[in-house]
Amino acid sequence: MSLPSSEHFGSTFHWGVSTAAYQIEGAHEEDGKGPSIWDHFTHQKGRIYLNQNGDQACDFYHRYNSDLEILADLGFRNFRFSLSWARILPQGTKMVNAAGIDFYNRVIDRCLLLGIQPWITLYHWDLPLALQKKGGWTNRDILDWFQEYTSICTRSFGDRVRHWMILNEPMVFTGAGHFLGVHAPGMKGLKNFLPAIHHAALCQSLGGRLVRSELSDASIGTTFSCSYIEPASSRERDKQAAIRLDTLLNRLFVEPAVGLGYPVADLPVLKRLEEYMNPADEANLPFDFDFVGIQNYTREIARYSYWVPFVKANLIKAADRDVPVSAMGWEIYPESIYYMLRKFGQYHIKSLIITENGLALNDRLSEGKVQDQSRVDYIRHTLNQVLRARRQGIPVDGYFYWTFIDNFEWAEGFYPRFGLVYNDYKNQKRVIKDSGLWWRRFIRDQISHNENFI
Ligand code: GCO
Repeated sequence: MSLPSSEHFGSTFHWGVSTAAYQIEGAHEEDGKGPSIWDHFTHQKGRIYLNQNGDQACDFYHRYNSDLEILADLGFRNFRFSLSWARILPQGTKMVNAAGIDFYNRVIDRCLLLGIQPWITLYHWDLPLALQKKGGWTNRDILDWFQEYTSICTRSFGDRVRHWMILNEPMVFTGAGHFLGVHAPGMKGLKNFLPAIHHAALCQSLGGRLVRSELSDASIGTTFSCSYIEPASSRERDKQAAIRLDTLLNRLFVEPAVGLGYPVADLPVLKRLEEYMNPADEANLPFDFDFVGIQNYTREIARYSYWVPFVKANLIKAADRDVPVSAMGWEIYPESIYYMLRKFGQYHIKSLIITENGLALNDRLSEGKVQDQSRVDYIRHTLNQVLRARRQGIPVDGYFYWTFIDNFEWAEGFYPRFGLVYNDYKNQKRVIKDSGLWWRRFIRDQISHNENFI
């Protein structure tokens, strides 16, 4: 199989990296920033691996100039980052923190000076704690809170930022944070999960409409986590289990956004969302996004399980299957991106951008280098799968690697390393990994496409 080269993707294909505020910024209570639910959650013992937290993270708040210079040197022309709502509105509403606005203005201006396009994610999980104390995503008032926040961001940054994403992975922050309780704010049960789902789905479209009303030439998207899900066997009950998990994990938020409503037929418990819906809500769920961000990392194998309520299904861990596994415990399966592009291509969305894909390893720094050839191989195979989808006419127009620099990986703390740049957390020293150097050649020098896979 020949190696893809960036020239295969055409000159308008967006190459970028993705990051998120809580995972890289640090400065968790500096210059007027208010606490977020992740600041609060990570300070609770037992929540995070080794009780680690993002108080300092990668110290991007102070190191953004040199970090962006590294990014430019690697040849990337697109940088996806999220805004910390609590840095801009410390109490979630009303009083704006000028220092927060100023920080993001400096990041945006630095990007543009370096020839890098900023791609902003409005919400990447770090809700202001003050709003959580009023119920957070379970309180329908969040529709107003979110629109107030969105409007401040578009008016502050919209003159220089063209690419906007409304939410990051609503399935994950509603599911892990409001049903399982393993992410902030640590809520559990359907009584929290269902209202959070509906309010997030409404903010997804209301946010899109608001950005469009304020920024006529903006390119507006939103992002979805997704996994390629296969049944564990050809038995009908495993096939049906895979359909129910695919409905929950892959369809729940994209289908209301494209006008199909909630996928109740394949997951009847979703009918209970009606308890939280006002008459006009159904019509307010769709929005014609300019692009959808696909965020895929792996394949999952589903089987029937009597003991799991509502979905009657569970996922067989990769560690219990005879497959290669990443430092996240996920199967290393580059083909999954092709199946997800094909799946989301069926919704006839104008454009698909892979806004997250990457590989977590236990990278080791040795003699000033990080030799992560397995990450290079994963990226190559994945890009071949992206090319396979493009050649079948699926409108995939960009790939953002997760992530620029090793950072705080939520409940897993700093243990898994996804970055193209190694971060030595002891002294915040950056070292470009071999995979980062490969990217530089791939983008800048367009590796000849007859190089063989390792
Ligand atoms: C997510 C988030 C990122 C993660 C990345 C690796 O998809 O969970 O968007 O913040 O760090 O995906 O898990």
